[in-house]
Amino acid sequence: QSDTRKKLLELFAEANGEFLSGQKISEQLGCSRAAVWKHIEELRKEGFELEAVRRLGYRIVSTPDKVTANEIQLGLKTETLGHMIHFFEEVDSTQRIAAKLAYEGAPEGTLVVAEEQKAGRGRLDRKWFSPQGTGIWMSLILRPPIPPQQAPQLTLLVAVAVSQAIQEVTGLVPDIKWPNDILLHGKKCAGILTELQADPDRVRSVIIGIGMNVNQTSTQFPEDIRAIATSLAIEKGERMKRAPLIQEILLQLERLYKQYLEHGFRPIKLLWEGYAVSIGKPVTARTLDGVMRGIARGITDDGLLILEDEQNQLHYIHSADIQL
Ligand code: BT5
Repeated sequence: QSDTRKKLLELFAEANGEFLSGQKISEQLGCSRAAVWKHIEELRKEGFELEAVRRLGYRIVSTPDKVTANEIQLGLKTETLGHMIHFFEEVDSTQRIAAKLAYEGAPEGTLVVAEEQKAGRGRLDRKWFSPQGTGIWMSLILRPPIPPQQAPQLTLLVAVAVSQAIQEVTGLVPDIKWPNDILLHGKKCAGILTELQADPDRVRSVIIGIGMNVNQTSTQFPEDIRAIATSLAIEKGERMKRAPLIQEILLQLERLYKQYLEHGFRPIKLLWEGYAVSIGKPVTARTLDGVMRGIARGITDDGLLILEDEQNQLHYIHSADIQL
């Protein structure tokens, strides 16, 4: 997308629904009135409703519920995250595309987002159901100056950011189930997948995949996950636009990420514990090595789960599925 388009959207965001004269727009963008008109037409094709009135100029009446770069950048308040957006109507997986872009040197904050994923992935190559137009399917590239063993901290950081964004937009308070499930009333509304490109001592990039069910009704979930999955609309009782949610996730994420780079994981850990459901409770952890039962005692400073078994032995778990 062009820089001019981005500036135009910033102008409309500042105008806050008021009219902007064609003259003013063309001055600010440094392009002709005819060029302004062409940009307006393209926004209309994308579903933006724009009113044009002689002598007053243009104003935005409504925005479509799409997750295009234009929609996300209209009113985006972050400093770097999401300033470069790759939008697709349909992809196999935004993770794959973001990984490729990261490998090719895409800057920190680059976002890949799609209306639909045909092969959305969870952990361990599980499937992530990502139907057209109803959820948020996106992958963000970060380049934190940390060693690879600290990367699990980022999954937890993102879980906090996503929870805060849900809370901010819907007023509902989600729970986090270690390591990456975001729950509303005990059902999963969002999942996070963190993948690394790293040298032995240093992370090159982290690809953060976020999947969030926003406007699905319960019958729109496939049979096998209907009992465990939910959407924000189901829990809130109303549909909502996805672009503002993405903006809020990016904003919360940027704030926490800055805090993390400056002060380390401690402050994030405290926030995470505030949302965590399983701490202090008996859980079953399914790891690749087998099943373990115990009491979840908390997380380590590296983001590992601490499990206390019946012999009061502590186990530190890198990766598992937790059943409450
Ligand atoms: C996750 O895996 O929760 C991580 C999901 C990450 C998805 C995003 S979307 C954008 C980016 N691109 C991708 O290809 N992936 C990322 P995990 O903890 O392994 O959970 C997977 C399990 O959740 C599945 O085995 C199902 O049981 C369940 N599941 C699948 N789709 C779901 C959905 N839409 N909502 C709730 N649960 C779902």
